[in-house]
Amino acid sequence: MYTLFGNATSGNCYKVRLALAYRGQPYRYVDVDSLHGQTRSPAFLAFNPFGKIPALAQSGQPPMVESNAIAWSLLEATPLWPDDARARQSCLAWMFWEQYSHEPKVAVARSWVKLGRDREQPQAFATLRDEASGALDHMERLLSKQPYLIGDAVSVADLCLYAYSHKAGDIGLDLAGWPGLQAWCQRLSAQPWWVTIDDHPTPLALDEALAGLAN
Ligand SMILES: N[C@@H](CCC(=O)N[C@@H](CS)C(=O)NCC(=O)O)C(=O)O
Repeated sequence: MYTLFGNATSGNCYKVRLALAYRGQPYRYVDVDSLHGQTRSPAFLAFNPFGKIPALAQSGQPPMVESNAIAWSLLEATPLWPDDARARQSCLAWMFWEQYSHEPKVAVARSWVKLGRDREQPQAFATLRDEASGALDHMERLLSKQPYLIGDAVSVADLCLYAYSHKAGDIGLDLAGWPGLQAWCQRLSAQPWWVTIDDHPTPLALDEALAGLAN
């Protein structure tokens, strides 16, 4: 059985929970406090030298890391990974774009709010939020014309881009200003297999989970 090291506020971890939910796959869950350094503890680094969550582990193997790579790995044999080569390229393009041009703006601004840095550095926060807003504009240009990122069908790219987009309100960006994107969020969250960002199994303690994997 998989063990997911994550937490309930991280959109990157949410992508993996969505992929597991799509597959109907039960998993163990460990809540790791990434905002306050638990990912940098010696025990965690020995388990995952990348020092980040999400990490998806199976006994006897190195953990899978990088949210979009994990989502792809869980979903590549499902209808969420398109048959058509050009559609697959588009999926990957959106997933790479998310990591370079969306997550570093939307997710980072959100973590600033959670840590109170938006109040400490209002000017820098305003710049970050403008950039986040620009990332949503880019999505809106497409989603005002078509139901999903790759056309008419849900794909792994939608799941990866939804994770932080739907939380733009946390950084003061009301999705009502991006109606195509807002409708896309509603379409996705109406999927029968969908789970919310707060939805996870009862967490195991970190030490206990790491010891369990080592055995
Ligand atoms: N590119 C990575 C980013 C992962 C990431 O930044 N995770 C954050 C939580 S959302 C984390 O673990 N931060 C703690 C740290 O860097 O020590 C992914 O998509 O999985």
